[in-house]
Amino acid sequence: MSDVIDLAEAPVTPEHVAIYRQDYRPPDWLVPNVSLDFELDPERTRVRSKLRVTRNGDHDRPLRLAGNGLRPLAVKVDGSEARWTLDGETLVIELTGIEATIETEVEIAPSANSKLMGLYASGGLLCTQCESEGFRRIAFHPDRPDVLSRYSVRMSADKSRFPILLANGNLVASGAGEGNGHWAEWDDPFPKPSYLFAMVAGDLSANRDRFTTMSGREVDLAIWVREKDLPKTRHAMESLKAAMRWDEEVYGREYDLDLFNIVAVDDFNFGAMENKGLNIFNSRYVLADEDTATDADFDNIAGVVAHEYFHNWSGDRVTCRDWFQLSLKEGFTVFRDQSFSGDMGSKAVKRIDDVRLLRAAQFPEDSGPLAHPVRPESYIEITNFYTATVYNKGAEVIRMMRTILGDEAFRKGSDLYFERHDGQAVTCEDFVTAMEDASGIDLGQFRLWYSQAGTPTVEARIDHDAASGQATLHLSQAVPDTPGQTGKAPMVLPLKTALIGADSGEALREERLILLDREEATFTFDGIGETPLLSINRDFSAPVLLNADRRPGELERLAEVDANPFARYEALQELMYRALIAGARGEDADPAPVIAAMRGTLQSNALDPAFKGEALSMPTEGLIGDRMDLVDPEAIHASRDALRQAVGKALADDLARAQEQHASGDDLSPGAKGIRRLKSVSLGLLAAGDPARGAALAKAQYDAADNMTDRQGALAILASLGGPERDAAFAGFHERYKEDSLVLDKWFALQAAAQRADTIDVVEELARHPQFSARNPNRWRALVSHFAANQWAFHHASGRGYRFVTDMILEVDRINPQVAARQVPSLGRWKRFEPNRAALMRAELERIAATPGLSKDVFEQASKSLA
Ligand code: 0A1
Ligand code: ZN
Repeated sequence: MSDVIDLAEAPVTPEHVAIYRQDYRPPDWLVPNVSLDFELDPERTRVRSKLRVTRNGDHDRPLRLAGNGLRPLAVKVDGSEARWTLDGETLVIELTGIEATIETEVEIAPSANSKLMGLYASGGLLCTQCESEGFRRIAFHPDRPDVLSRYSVRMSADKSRFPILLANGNLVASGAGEGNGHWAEWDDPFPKPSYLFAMVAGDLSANRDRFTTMSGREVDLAIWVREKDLPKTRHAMESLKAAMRWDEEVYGREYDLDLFNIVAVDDFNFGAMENKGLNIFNSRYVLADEDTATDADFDNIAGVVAHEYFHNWSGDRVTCRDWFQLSLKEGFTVFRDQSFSGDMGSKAVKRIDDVRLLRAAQFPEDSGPLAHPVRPESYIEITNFYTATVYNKGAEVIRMMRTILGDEAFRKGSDLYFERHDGQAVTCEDFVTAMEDASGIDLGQFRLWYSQAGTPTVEARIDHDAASGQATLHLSQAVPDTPGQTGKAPMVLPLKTALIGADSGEALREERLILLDREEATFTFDGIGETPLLSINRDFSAPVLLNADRRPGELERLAEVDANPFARYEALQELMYRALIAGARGEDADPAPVIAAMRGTLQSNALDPAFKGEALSMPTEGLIGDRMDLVDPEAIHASRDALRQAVGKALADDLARAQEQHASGDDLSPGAKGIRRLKSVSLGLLAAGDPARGAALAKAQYDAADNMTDRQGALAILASLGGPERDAAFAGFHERYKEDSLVLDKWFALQAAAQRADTIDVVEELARHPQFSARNPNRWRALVSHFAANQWAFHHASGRGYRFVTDMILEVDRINPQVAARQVPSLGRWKRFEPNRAALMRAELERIAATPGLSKDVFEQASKSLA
């Protein structure tokens, strides 16, 4: 290994400089063609790259090729040895003409690449991850998304270890090489940025299928996994075909290559990657059967498979000009995958899930030290900006445009966008302009959603004059200050609103779309004879925090009669929040209204079990904390426990009936999933009311389970209870699944999520378990991220939880900075906690920031969190 650079040791730019959106300049040199030749070997892979470069415009600047952990072994210009210099890690070559052919040669060590960026080894495979800036760890290249090239790739490798050789595009030739060797040549006809380059070599088997596109073209589909995992690929394949059909029907988008490959790998930093024609997936978003995967896992697989597939248009055919435009592809693609999943199952339940995620992940980000606009203004490390804001708030921004434009004009806008920008690298501004041009609607002020960070708050109050039959809705909005942004302008908030008769329970008016675009406005409704109930921000039409003045009994009534399922869910959740927050403040919290509303929901014949399961799930402790000025984790935990106990006792019979229902494990219909969801939610409440009965029922559910949803549901409840049932179930689960790494992740995660006073002891112990590893991102997150999301346990008054997570962050930072950096925000919201905890959290952040040799990923997150 002497002359191979260990990528893990590659130098990091010491000054950690920030890059600004306003500094964007078009590339000095374009690269119409790239040809790559790989001699693959885990310890030493030889990479020869040939770039055709052309001068972009009239200038005399040199060609600058980014590298990371690379040493140039040879550099040629037009076939001759060339003069070059290194500026840091950038290869600088002076060129005289308007075009040239640049050849470079490097050697890399995939097996030493623990960052999982560039070419790396995972479970005997060699695979790549290039977004955002991983290509520069493979070859010298401009490595920016606005440089699009046609790629041809030659791979050669030992045939016994790497019988399958895959890259983007179409296979054009293959053959036997010297000795045990073999080779393959791939060609991708679509120009693409380097971040979409991909390659995989290994011993893989394919689940193959075919898809006929709307114009009648045949596409070969393959999902590549280890042979033993083939039976677990059925759902991913069905999801892929459904996504391909859906994109044709809903967006008019057809697949464009003859081949579509998906590969599952066990070591992966994120969920999956949309490389052109060769998607690479974290195996947790491919592999599933009912014995090992929950309904939520199945749904996530469908959503991620669709997401990556949809990127073929929203990301690959039309890509981003620079990384500040990340939401151009991610916000739009998340919106597309959310719509797809809603169409495949229950729209209402999908919306509830998406909003819960937004509130749990994006709202805290937007009100904390790392708040940034959907289109950020600056970054130190771009991979820190693959955030809930860019992805999920970005999706909300697209959803609002559709709400404002209407379905038809929105579709015209997306057609225009794809047609106008096919083959280009463009900006969020280009997307909005296409929507404006297609619809004739001015989105000038709406653009603030891209530039202003922070979650707007809306105050709402309705006055009713029975005599005149007039109702007046008073609305006001405010956008909070965020780091670097103060004094913000009012935004355009599309609020779907209905008035419902308090007595009749009937809609008094058709739903109306109110556009609140000033700080304050009033809206009048005539002919309102009855006292109106205010049903506002239906379907969560705007991603805001709403404070509505509520008359006594209003939320209870809305929870009973609102015809909009999302609004009905919201009313019940709001009732819960009120009781939970009052309890956490030590005020008198009467559980009766919550119990009555929950009883009504459980007993309703009009509601399906899936909806009931969602509606009866109490807000997490974290979500309750987000609604309070100062978070006291003990008080919140006690308040939530008390309400769950009261509900569990009062509704024991109804809950037991719901818990008794069974849906066969091989039935993956929305109805069956709903029954299972309600079953475990009911079990949890029952156990809160009567722990001994809960433990017995949970054990019985666990033992009888014919699917992972029921099994995990029972185990999650046992995890928080004490007693022999718990220990026996965890031991049995481990014994049964210890060879299945995805299920073993659940074993770690469930223990880390347990609501128990000794969870911190348990996780410290688990970190020493022989099957724990900081090298596998899924395993590390199963323990650390689940623990840090467990508010009561993580915020242990002693500070041990903070110390544990900090130790884990520092350990994994030396191995894989991206994984480490994504965990820092859990310490970052220290200002919101009571003073003792705030001081302890801050001290751990300071310990991180003071650590020598910190990655720039973690440096950025920690230093911004301390500011
Ligand atoms: N574009 C992918 C997400 C992704 C981003 C970065 C990665 O490695 C650092 C991997 C995947 C998506 O949105 O699915
Ligand atoms: Zn994406």
